[in-house]
Amino acid sequence: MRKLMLAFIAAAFLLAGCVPPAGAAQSSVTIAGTGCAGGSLFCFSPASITIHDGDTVVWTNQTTAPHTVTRCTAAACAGSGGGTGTDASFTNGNVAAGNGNTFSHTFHGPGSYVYYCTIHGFALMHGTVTVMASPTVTTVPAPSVATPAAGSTAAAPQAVAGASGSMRSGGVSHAALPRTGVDASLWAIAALALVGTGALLALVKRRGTRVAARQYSLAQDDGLRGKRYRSDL
Ligand SMILES: [Cu+2]
Repeated sequence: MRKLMLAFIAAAFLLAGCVPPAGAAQSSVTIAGTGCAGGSLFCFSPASITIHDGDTVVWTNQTTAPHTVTRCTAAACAGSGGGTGTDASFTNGNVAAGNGNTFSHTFHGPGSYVYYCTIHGFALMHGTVTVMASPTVTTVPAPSVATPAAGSTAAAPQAVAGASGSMRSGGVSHAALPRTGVDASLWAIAALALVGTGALLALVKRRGTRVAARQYSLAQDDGLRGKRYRSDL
């Protein structure tokens, strides 16, 4: 019975989406001291990478010098600003001197992020991370229920976009993909129902054994009483 309960709870968690999203990934940038374009002393390699929203970039130092991964400003980067990316928490990271030292950042916000090394300057060391809106939303099939009537306005998809904002999926594709929120809540209801069923089954089973035990002991009492009665006769 206990195993059954555990299975129910495991299934419920899977349904509720408590497993990590399959889309989250990690990308690597090497801080190199050899093989840089133009014979440059140091460089970020590759200089440009493209990731998805929610992915993590790890910069690994393969030189004996310290470096930084710092978002550009026009003043510091020869007129190149920090890019269009909306993740304000990507500002500055230090990478200590020595092979294998790292700095990592998980990007939450689509757009471009132009960065440089404050120690060696923009001209020598700079790179760009381009974050695309999360692809996980596009893989969710739209349920066939609740299709909006042809006459309804665009207000409904907008409301859904607002509701699903916590899904960290980026702003671009919401209007084209309404109803993902409905899908998620349906899963949550199904998961709750499963947990409830499991708990109920456990309760019924436990109560059933208790009743059976009581009936058994009553029957024994009756038997004893019967014997005593007969011996009294
Ligand atoms: Cu540097």
